[in-house]
Amino acid sequence: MKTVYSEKHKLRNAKTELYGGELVEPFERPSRAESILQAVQLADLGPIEKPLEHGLEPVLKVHDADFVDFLQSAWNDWQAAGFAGEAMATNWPARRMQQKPPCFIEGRIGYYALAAETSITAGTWEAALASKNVGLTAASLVAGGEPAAFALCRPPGHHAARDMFGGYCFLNNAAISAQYFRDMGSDRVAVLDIDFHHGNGTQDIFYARDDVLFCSLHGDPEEAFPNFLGYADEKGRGVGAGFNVNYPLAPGTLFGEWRVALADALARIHSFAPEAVVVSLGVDTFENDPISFFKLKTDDYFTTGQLIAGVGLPTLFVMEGGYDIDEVGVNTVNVLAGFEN
Ligand code: OKP
Ligand code: ZN
Repeated sequence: MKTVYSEKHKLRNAKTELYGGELVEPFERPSRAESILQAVQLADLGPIEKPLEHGLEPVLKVHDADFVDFLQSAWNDWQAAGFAGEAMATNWPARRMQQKPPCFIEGRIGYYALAAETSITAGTWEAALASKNVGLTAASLVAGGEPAAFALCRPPGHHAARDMFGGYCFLNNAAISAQYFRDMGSDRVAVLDIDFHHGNGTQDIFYARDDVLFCSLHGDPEEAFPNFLGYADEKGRGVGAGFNVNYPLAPGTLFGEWRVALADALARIHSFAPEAVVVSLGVDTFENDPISFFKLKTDDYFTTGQLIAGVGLPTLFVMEGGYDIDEVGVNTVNVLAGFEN
């Protein structure tokens, strides 16, 4: 299958992530994408293409305009305020407070942030724009008749909600691409999120809709980020009731248990009969991932790809997480190679 990749991901190169009470080098770093690109080349997966510009219109179908404006100007506003470090949220519209964006950037960033670990820096917005173009370009290949395509997105997207960034995500590449399939004529689209973390942003965007089925396998939010969404009782709202399916799984989950949840999700996707599947592909389910707690092994990713291929639907793979820099490439490409096998 074809891979879509942009060098512009390198513009997202934050120096700081708030982790364990310290500012550390971010886990979500440029070398992740380079490792994946190298593995794609080494495995001879197929041609690597540059993204085409798709503009903001498809973004504004899933994100609020004021949020997009915020992301676009956040770094400039932060610098204009005279702060020395990278832009990060320190306060939020918490319980019983007004849910209203203030004027000053220090408060605005808290209004639009769902977490504090993700700092905004020079180049972040440009990289986020390139990342959604990667997703949309790969989606257009699948909409045009290719059986599958790989969007090597960076930064990732599945935590980004209509009006919130965080969890290393700014624009929701998978949701933007799923909506794009709808607008290109697909009546139903399924999103299968196999990243270790719950895709709270994607769930939020499609929660009240019956045209996009969202299924997510992830670390139990009792134990894992994003902690406040991803429980099994979140099933959708209004006409969307029944079209959101969460599989929270315990610390130490092995492939044997994980694939039972995957099989259930794939069976639901099969009976939904979508015209396209978007896979939020994270490989932070890996046993050696530094921030996660599942125990998948490198060979399990190949099997995962085979199982996903079993539903026989046009499939767009959108890169999300995976933080073991040495193995992230091989594990990702194993899913894609397994799919084509
Ligand atoms: C982004 B993606 C770990 C804290 C987690 C944020 C994780 C974001 C993951 N103790 N901080 O879903 O891979
Ligand atoms: Zn993740």
